[in-house]
Order: sequence, then structure tokens, then C-alpha cells
Amino acid sequence: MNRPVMEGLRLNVPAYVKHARLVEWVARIAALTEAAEVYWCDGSEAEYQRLTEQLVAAGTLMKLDPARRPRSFLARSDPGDVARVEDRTFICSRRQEDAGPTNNWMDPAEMRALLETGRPDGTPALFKGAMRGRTMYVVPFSMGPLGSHISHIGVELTDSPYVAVSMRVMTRMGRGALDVLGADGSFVPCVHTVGAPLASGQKDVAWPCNKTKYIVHYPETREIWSYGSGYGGNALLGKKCFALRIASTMGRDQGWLAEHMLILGVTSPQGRKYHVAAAFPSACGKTNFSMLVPPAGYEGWKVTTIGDDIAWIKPHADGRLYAINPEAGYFGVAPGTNRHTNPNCMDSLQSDVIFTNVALTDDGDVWWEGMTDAPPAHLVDWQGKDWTPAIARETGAKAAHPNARFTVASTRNPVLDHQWDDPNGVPIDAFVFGGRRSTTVPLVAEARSWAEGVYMAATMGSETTAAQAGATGVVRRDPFAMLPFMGYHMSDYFQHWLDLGSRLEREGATLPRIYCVNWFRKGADGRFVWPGYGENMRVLEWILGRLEGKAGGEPNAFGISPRYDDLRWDCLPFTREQFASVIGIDKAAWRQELALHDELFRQLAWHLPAELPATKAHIEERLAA
Ligand code: SAT
Ligand code: MN
Repeated sequence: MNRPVMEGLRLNVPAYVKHARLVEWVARIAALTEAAEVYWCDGSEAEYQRLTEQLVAAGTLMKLDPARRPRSFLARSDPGDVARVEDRTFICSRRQEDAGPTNNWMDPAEMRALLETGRPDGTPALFKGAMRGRTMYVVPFSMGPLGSHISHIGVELTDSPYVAVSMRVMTRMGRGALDVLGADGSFVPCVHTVGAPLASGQKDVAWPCNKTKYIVHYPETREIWSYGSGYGGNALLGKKCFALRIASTMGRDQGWLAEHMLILGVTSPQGRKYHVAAAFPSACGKTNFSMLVPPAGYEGWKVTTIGDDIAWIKPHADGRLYAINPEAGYFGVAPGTNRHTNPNCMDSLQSDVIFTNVALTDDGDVWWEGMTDAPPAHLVDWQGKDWTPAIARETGAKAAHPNARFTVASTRNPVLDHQWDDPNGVPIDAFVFGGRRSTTVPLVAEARSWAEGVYMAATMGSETTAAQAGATGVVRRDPFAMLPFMGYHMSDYFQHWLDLGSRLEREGATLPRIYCVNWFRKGADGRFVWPGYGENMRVLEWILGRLEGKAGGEPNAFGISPRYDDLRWDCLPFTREQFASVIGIDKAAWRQELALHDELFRQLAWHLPAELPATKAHIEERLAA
């Protein structure tokens, strides 16, 4: 193979790389960004060691105490780079209506001028020279088990070694992915720069980034370009950018689903196993649900994790939908995680973790709000400042940023499902959709049909969290928990779900049932009524009982919900009154809720499937009855 050597820059292509188009693209991006060096990641343990040591020397990572938190690190981001930036995220489809009203859109030619080629008025392209003084890492990765027919390959070019090491934790990264790619396999090209070129002799900062940020997707050519941020979904491009925004358009074109869903296995004491895929917005407990510990009274039940954030779901020849977790690690919210809310997660975090924006204890360990009842007497907060409970009382300063994260490999999880890496995936028995709603939406409701389930998912609302930049606690519609992650028009996506369901039904398949849940209703005292976490097992058991035709329920204006006696209450003091307050349908609240659904449908009027307003009319009739 022809191995290009550019002037002043060796591409350093390893002998095992056989893919000419990949090498040409690497050469083109290295030339555009004027990277000082090119390094191909092989994904080995030795490489991870070397890069993390280099990051420690650069001050980006701090090594935690090797006895308390072996092989673990703390990173502190720039205070201006702490979350996903939805207002800087673009879907650049050729036609604006294909991006839809819920996405930012720019004409692809205009965006390319801005990022790659320079504008007619002479403004230089943002990526021109953006990696000057930095190494460009070539990061090949597989989303999904290596070689699985459900998986896809991506290659990220990044000038952030923090991103390179994080991608090793979060994906099947390295040589194995290139082996799957072979000489001419297809891959999703992902270009990432922190947008902080270094002049010769200029000293670097611990967390380079740029105030200007662009997270850009070209759905037609399946490309991702990300500028200016080093954080999470803005920078680990396999995650939201590829596995949701680009993959959703691949799924539309190819007849499958890319969803913001955890996948769990649940096994009864009799040994029957089911698989549930559940969608919740960011920071609403997907990781906790996927690692649920069954409570007292549920001896012999087992919940195992396949994935905690993203599911790729494809119809199989047997008529069922099979899901894989495209990721290989967890990028989860630390604050609020503790031995009560998620003991399996706490166990996963004992070693081999990269923490970002949590607090540092005086003995070289980590802490975050909610980790223990009482905070340590002294900490260094996520911005590197002294923190004490007294300072917190006075100023309200949080020790950890509310969106502080851990990055850890799935294989650290003590309840990892034995099929988590199965190339065939697992067959899905039920879909669950849940928002964070302090009122209105019941604890659980079963859809009477696929279309009613799509309606529940499409009209889902949730109170915003710290996972996205902007105000928190505001209810916004978040259809399928996909609002920030859709790669095309939301209405076409609803249609895609409906079409897939009717196609499978026509073919005689038994579709997964669809459920809507809400763990977050609050009482008059402003506190959550439902205990949540492990107790969610009771709802899960009801769902499985419904699948088996054993559990009772009562038809409601909105789906079918359990009566008090349809759930098992062993070992949980939870009164009928409390239950009524989390399951009840308040007619006045629902009239207001439906008005909000109308607002959503008006916004999405273009291509909105007729089934949705029709389903709404049925709900209205039942409310009036
Ligand atoms: O930063 S991420 O987008 O990866 C996390 C999230 O919001 O779910
Ligand atoms: Mn997520």
C-alpha cells in the first residue's frame, strides 16, 4: 500500500493498517489541522499506561491514592466545559426539514466552509491549524461486539489524549476494530479538536478547550466534526454523536433502532429470564436501574446489566428484536451515587476509573455530594479550591460539579450480564419509557397497543438535569428521551417506530410490550413518594407478570396500571394512600398535560403520524367519560 509521507510530518502508519481510504483521510485531516504528530492507538494496556502517565505529567489527570482507588485518576475540566452543549450541536442535513424543528441546522456547505474550507469573506476555517503543536491520535473503535452484525466501526481523530484514553474505556478501541475494518470496510469518520493550538514553546493548560464550540453531524455522509470541547458527549464521539445521532439515521435507512436506552436482564427465582430496554433522559437513573439490586422480599431474583445508556436494536429472522449495547463502559453521573442508590456501581468504581469534576479528599480519594451522609471535613473541590461543609453552607458551593462523571469499563461491573458482549445481542421483551415528573404521570402504565406505546414515548416530558448546559428542573418534552440525540426529523422517527411495529406484526412477530414509568412523583411536602432504586423491582415484577399474563391491572385514561394489590409489598411499608398518590390520574392535570402534547404536535406537524393525534383523541374520550 502507498504510505503517504507529508512534508514535515510522518503519518506513522503501523504495518497492520491495510485500509488505504482511512490512511488518506488521516493524511488529509493531519494536513488541515497541522497536527505536529500522528499517533495510531492500538488499544493495548501498555498504551493506556503510557498515555495516562503522560496526562499525569501534563496535569490533566491526577493519580488517586493507589491503595484507596487503584489505577484511578481525577480530571478537572475547564469550568466552562462541564456538560453537553445542545445549543452548539448541529444536524447538517441537506434539507432543513430532515433535521426538524428540535435540532439546530445549518446548510452542510456553509458548515463545511466554517469548519474545513474557510468562508468566502476570507474567515479561516476553524479546523485549519487547530491541532498545531499537538499530537493527533487516530482512535479506531467498534460500537458493539467486535464483528457483530449489529455493530459498526468508527475512527476518531482527536488532539486530546484524555479523549483517547476515555475511548479505550468506553468502546472496543484499537487494533481489533481495524482488523474488522480490513482493507475497505466502512467506518464513520469522527474529527475532534479541543480547538487550542499551541504556538512553539507555548505552555499547555491542564484542560485545553475553546469558548467557541461546534458539535456537527452530517447525516447523509455519516460524518462527525467536533470543535472546542473536551467533555463527555461533545468529545467522546462514539457515544451520543455516533451511537445515537448518526446511528438513528442509519437505523431509519436500514430498518433498525438506535435508542437512548439501558438494557437489563432480569431472572426470576424459577430461572426465567427476560430482557428489558428502558429509555430515560440523561441523569434520570438509567445506570441505577440497569444495576438494580432486588430488595428484601425478592430473594432469588437477579438483575444483570447489558448496557446503561445506549441500545442498538435490530429485527432478527425469528421475528424478535435483538439488542446490543454499542458501548463497553459507563460514563455515569457521580453525584447521588452511593451504597444505597447503586451498590453495584459503587463496587464498579473501586479501581481503574477516570473521574472528572468530582472532589478530592485529603487522603487522595474522591468524594461527591450524596456519596456519604456526612461530607469529609475538608476537600479540594472540582475547581481545585478548598472546600469545607462550612464554606458550602455559606456559599452553596458544591464539592463535585452536579454533572461530575466516572468513566469505567463494563467489565468492572459485578452484575455484568454474561451476554453483554454477545454478537447476537439479547431479545427484548419489554420497552420502558420514563421521565422525571414530580406530578401527573403515574408510577407505571402499560400501553394497550404498539401505537399507544409510541404515543407514550413520543409525548414523554422530563424535568431538566445538570447533564445539559442550561437551567435545571424545567419540564420539557423529551420524546423517547431522544430530544438531544435525534439525527433526523422527530416526526419521521415516530413514523419509523410505527412502521417497524406494523411490519413485525404483519410478519406474525410478538412485539415487546411498551410501558411508561415515573419514579419521581412528589408529595405535598416536596419529597419523592416512591422509594425508587431497588424498590423499582416491584414495578419490574409487575411488568414481567403482565408479559406472562399473570398480573392484574386496571385500564385508565392513559394505559393500564396496577391496582395496589397487583403489586407485591413484602418487606416494604407503602400504604394504599401513598400508592394512590403515585399511580392516580388527576383529570385536571391531564387536561393540561394533553394541551402540552398538542403543543408538541403543532411543533412537529410536518410528517406527524396520524396515529398520534388519534391516540390522543382516545385519551381525551376516556378522560371525559
Ligand atoms: O455527556 S454525555 O452526553 O455523554 C452524557 C449525557 O448527557 O447522557
Ligand atoms: Mn445518556
